[in-house]
Amino acid sequence: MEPAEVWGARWDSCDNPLSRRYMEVVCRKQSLVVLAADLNTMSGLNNLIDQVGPNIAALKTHVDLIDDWSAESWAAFCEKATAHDLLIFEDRKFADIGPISRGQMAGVYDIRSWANIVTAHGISGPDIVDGLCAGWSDVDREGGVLLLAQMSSRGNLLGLPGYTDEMVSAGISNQGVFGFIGNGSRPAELTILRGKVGDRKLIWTPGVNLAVGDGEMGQRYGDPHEAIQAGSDGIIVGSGIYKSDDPRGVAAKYAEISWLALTERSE
Ligand code: S5P
Repeated sequence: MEPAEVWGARWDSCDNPLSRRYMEVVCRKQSLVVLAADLNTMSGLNNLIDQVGPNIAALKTHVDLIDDWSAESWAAFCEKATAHDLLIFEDRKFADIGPISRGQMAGVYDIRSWANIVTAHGISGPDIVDGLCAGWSDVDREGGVLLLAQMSSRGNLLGLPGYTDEMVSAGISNQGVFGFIGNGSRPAELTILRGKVGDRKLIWTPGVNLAVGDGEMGQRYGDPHEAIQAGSDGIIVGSGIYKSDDPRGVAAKYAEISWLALTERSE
């Protein structure tokens, strides 16, 4: 199926330059799985990508989790991800003022040079997006920011009255914003978020697992099919895949469920 047909109004309306690239990859690979590769060794990460690369649409990293990180091994890992057609999303959850966030895109990890997408909290105000985009410009690259509009964890403060609305209005007109993080564990909340966001931005959702319910340390999980029906454009799945005995088979299962849900949504 053609991306315009599958994605409907989002195909024309999403304004960050990377949005279409992601939507095309989803159609090519028939998967809306964003892998949360939360492992702490380079060999573990490389093995995981070798196994599930064909079944995922984007790769989410936490670069500061890795015990044996080196610039060379990371560069090779990013090359592998790119060969699998994956946008690389560093889930750094930046939260500082614009100029410091810009600087934090550099530093030892030099996130600006390899990440296509990063997460940010809007707690310090909307200029953080411009700070992060300036970070990419500093190395002649373009990226997209995912603003946290909701979270999946129990008791998070983004659910306080007005916060999500403020985040959406801060990000909706900024081209540097790739989209919003919504709560995959609560489809009803997600439907409300989608109503506020409309078709101009993508929504990616963590807190998704085939085993619905409470996870470790306050994490909560909802069903992948329901999340997409409620308006998610990418299901962020970590332990559901990497902790399984059969990561390849399970990633394929999540891919199949997610693609079916998207095609149903577009009917
Ligand atoms: O609200 C959130 C936002 C994020 S980005 N809740 C989350 O769990 N995440 C991230 O999604 C978290 O940092 C982790 O990398 C992933 C969820 O992993 P899982 O193992 O629970 O699927």
